[in-house]
Amino acid sequence: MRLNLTKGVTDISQQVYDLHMTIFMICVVIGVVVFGAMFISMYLHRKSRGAKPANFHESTKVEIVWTVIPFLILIGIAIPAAKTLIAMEDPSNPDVTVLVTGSQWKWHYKYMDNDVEYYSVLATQPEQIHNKFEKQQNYLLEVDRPLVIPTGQKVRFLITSDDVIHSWWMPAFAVKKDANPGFINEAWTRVNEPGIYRGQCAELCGKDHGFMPIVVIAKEPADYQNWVDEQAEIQRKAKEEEQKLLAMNMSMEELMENGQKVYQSTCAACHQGNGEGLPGIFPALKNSPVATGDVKHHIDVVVHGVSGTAMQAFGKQLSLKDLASVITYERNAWGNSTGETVQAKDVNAVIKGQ
Ligand SMILES: [Cu+2]
Repeated sequence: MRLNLTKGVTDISQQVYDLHMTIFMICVVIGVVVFGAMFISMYLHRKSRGAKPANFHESTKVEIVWTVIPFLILIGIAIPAAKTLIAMEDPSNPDVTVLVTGSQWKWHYKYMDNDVEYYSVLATQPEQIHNKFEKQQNYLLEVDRPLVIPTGQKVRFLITSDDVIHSWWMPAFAVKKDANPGFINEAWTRVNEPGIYRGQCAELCGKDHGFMPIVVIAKEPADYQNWVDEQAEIQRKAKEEEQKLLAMNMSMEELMENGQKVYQSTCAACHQGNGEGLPGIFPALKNSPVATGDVKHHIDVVVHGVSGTAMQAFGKQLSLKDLASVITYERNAWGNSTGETVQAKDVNAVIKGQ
């Protein structure tokens, strides 16, 4: 039974499971009947027992029978399968709508009814991945900020992508939808039990495809509402802080310290911790013309990305403070000794196109 599908935690996943079991049993019965008839005939009517082959052909009766029986079996399968499929594809009248955007290699969640949005990134330590620490129970299935949804309510997912094709797959909900750039796919779920559910990107999307897991926490509606209000408040405050930051200058030490953290969690996967990149794939930042040249151009590359390359736009993913810190860090780490600090207002100016 460990090899079988799981029943999941939604009515739809239960229906999918039942459908799978029904069709599986039909296949088992067909297999037993067909192979049973074959082997019994071969054994009882073998040549050494003096069997003589029958010599009939074009039996209309037999042909009708072997057409009608499979036809009836297929209809019997198609009716429940179509019912379940139609139910799965009906995202109408949702209670909550979440925009899910895949990007290399993380998920972005935006609650359409509230002022809440954030990125959800792999939380497994790199040391576990590189076999320096022991691998823990939820290895590669844990994120920093899970998606939170209410139980007992219809949650609609609008699924799209920033770059290549990803796929949002949550086995316990029987939800698996491709995230295509330029298109919005719909899916929905209604989770019965509170809990933590884990899934993964299910479409080979590049180098770190195996490192963009999905974690969903289903909470009782009242807890969910508290969580949403709290998040909306935190995000409102963060925006205010950001406005204040524009009038301030951070010190080199502060910028470098925060910048190193941001670099390790956001940039090091491609440009590597030592800033040397991967030759031929990801450019080095150490001694690079971008990281040691014109500041505005450097900010522009980080904020807007470089189209046609793997360099994403980080303008929306990182706060002004984190952007200023990480750019300062890149300009002053690994022997890139420009001695320049980049402040939140410098980044803001580039974002606003000034
Ligand atoms: Cu992906």
